[in-house]
Amino acid sequence: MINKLLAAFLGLGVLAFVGVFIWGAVRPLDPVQSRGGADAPTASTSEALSDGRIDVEIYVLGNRNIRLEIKFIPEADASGAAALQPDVNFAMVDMHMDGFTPPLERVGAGMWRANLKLPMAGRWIANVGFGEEFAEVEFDVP
Ligand SMILES: [Cu+2]
Repeated sequence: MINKLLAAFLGLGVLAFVGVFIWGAVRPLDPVQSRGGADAPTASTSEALSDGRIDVEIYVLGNRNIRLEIKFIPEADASGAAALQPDVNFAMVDMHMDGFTPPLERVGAGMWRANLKLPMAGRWIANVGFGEEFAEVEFDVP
């Protein structure tokens, strides 16, 4: 009786052991790695503001098209800050040209995106922030 129980117990143990390895081989890949495709941003910055941290990523897509990704992570005591839409301005570096503000699409809590086509090739700077506090990122548009 004891031997049979022991055998059954050992059998279950082996089954669980083998099962862990099979699961390791077939489980889906970590979804964190697949955010927005495998492409890396052309330029990015991360800036600590008084209400939290802002991450800005610029993807230069070709033909003067770019994608802007913004993530704002508010401080624990800055309630509601993640709901505020950041101010965005694009301007050319070393050119007396009017800057412009693209419309933003909210894609999650504290997350915003804009797809836009820039009017000229050259060196651009994007300012992203709230009022007097902002992050700056420069990038080249071929
Ligand atoms: Cu220009």
